[in-house]
Amino acid sequence: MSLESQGIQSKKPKLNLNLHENIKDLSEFKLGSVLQNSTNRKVVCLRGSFQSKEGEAVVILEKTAFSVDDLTSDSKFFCEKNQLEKIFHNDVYGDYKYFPIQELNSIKATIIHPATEKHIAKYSSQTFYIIEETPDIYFEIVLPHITDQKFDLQWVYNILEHKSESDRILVEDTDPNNGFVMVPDLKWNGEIDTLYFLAIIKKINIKSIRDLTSDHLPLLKNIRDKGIAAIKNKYGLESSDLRIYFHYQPSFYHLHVHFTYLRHEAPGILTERAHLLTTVINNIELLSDYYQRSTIPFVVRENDKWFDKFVEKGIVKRRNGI
Ligand code: M7G
Repeated sequence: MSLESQGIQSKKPKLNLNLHENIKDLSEFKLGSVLQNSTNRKVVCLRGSFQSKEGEAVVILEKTAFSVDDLTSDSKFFCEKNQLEKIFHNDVYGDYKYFPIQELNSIKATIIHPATEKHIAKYSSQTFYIIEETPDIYFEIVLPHITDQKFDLQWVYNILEHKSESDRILVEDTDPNNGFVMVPDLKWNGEIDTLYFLAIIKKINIKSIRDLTSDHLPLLKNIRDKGIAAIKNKYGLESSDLRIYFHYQPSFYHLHVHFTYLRHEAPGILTERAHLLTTVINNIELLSDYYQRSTIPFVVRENDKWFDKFVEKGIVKRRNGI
């Protein structure tokens, strides 16, 4: 018997068709809160929901960098369709608002739906701590956490199996041991000044640099050489123009390498998180089990689930004595 026939008014279920199939604007987005407003990076991270869709959403809006290619003397940046609104002028100084035409004025939008608590934590502004991760801490706290959390790697498998982003692949090597797929990173808006590719390995059992030994040197060198060659081929950049690195900890525990333009200060390039691919290769060449024996520092956020475990074990002290 249905609820209605029993006189019970059921709540109209929200449709849960994939939001990304046909979204055209953000008119259905209901803002819950601002998770983070980075005035420096000009990024705002919003938490909310979409009318008629179940689950929470994270919407990230980013004002993008200028593209040097757009800044030629005959470019549309300098045409009469663009409005210049004077705020004031004083002597030789004039202050204006400039409104370039729509095509030069886009904002990069990333929408995560349905968003999990982990997504919300990741995009919230919060307090950070450095953990000096010894091999013991890795085995006692970090590895069990990675295993328990079952980080969702579906987007990675979709790329590897050509179910998503197959038309965006820059280079692919199908070798089961040394192969990888290289695609533009989600964060990249396609302009060369902020070039950002991701090389994702085919093998599924290497979580992070912690797992790497000399057995993986052919894989790492293959990614380095073919990744650099593909970028050079398509974008004309040399290896000396590129910053090629791993993150530790990564957000996704399936080994991948970040390729970014050296002049682009991409998020996550600071010393507490980025490990250059060439340094990793060099360390392993010196000592095969370098990454199993090393203390590797990493940053943990206060409202990450595992933070309390580090506090309980006396590895880190919560600030303000809370
Ligand atoms: P990470 O070092 O695991 O963590 O890198 P981070 O996100 O904290 O840097 C994962 C990388 O994968 C990041 O640079 C993301 O922008 C990128 N990425 C994440 N997702 C969900 C996708 C996706 O669906 N497609 C692509 N192309 N890149 C993604």
